[in-house]
Amino acid sequence: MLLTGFEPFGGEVLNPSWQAVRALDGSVIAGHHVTAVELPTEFDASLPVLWHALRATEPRVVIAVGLAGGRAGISLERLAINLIDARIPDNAGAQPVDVPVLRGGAAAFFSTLPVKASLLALQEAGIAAHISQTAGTYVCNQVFYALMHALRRRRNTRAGFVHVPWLPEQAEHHGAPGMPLAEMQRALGIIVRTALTTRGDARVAAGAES
Ligand code: PCA
Repeated sequence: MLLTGFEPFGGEVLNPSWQAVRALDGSVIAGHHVTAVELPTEFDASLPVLWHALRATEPRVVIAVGLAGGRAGISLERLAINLIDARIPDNAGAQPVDVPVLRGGAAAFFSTLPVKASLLALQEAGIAAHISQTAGTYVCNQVFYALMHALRRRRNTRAGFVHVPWLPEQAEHHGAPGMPLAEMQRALGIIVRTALTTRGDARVAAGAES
């Protein structure tokens, strides 16, 4: 299975998404080998790296992971939208505003990960998590949308996106909630295992936040 994280962006020196994903590289979860790849936080350069990783690994499950600073726990993203509206320039200096990810593409794609079963498993493990209905309109949403579009006919490949919050030391500067790296790693391990071992999804109401 394939996990991706992102390079630091927006003036931060590290991105916990890559730190957490990197720690799982080479591990075996539920009989599946985990490959972790770091994507540039750039609208243009992120996708070729993703396509290369998909071709090289032919994964059954793909989980892209990014940082959503300010959120209080793990966000299981449900929806990728066909919109880019960059709040800040990416690492190459590009700041596209109100353009589609894919001209003429569907308005949105749903995650095909078992987000509810993952939520239950994370809650059982005592890890703060929620279902999120928006992955934003920046590089993360672009990667999520492009991934779901690319896999739209590959019914045997499950894919989706997970946002992690700031690390405690990053969050402190902003007076916002943080999560220790070890807890993020544990959370991702649980999400990967759930995706590899759950058929369909759990059917529970999740009182979702946006
Ligand atoms: N978070 C940004 C892009 C890279 C990352 O880790 C986002 O949420 O779009």
